[in-house]
Amino acid sequence: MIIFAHCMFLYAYIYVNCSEKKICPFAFSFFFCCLIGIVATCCSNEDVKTNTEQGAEYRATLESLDWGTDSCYVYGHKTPDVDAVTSALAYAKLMRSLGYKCVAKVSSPVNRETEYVSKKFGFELPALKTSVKPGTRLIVTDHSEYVQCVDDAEDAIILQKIDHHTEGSIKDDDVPFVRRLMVGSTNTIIYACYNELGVPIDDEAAKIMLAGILSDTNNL
Ligand SMILES: [Mn+2]
Repeated sequence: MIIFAHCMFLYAYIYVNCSEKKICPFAFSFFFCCLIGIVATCCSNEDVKTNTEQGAEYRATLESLDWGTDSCYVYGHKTPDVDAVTSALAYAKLMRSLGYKCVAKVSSPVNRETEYVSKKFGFELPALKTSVKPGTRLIVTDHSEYVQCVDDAEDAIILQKIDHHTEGSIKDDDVPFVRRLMVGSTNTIIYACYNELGVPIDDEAAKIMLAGILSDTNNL
């Protein structure tokens, strides 16, 4: 209603002002109405409500996953860069905060940049685990190809995929929960996941995600 009232007011105002100058009043008023509509929508509480609804849906999807009884491993891609390692850490932390037994791992040794940021920001790097047993539950981050996965991932159960690359051999349709968006880094997506689920971002999570975002986007 508020948006509609704003639009009507603007329409009338712009019509009066433009008619003397012989500029198409309708085009102008339409443009401004659209603009104010967008701004008003962005600033309204409707967004918050939508996020809450999305968060509830997200939580329900997570609950419906077949988690098994052992730990679920969260892996970035092989030959991991900062985003691969930190996205696994940040997402495992997010899942743990919701009560799921998730542990971040790396499938091959980390690079020097990752070692440097982990020391600088003071977070622990994931342990190295180069292969997984059949039936192991996995969450893959920052990759969408089996060739980039931990060894024997083909026989594992991939529960989730969080990625910012194009769809590869790990098909979206074969994974119960997928967040694949073409954004700067996988941590950009994970930051949104924290917000959507309403999970507070502590100092450690912020540093981990920031490291991934800065690295993958070349300092933004
Ligand atoms: Mn990445």
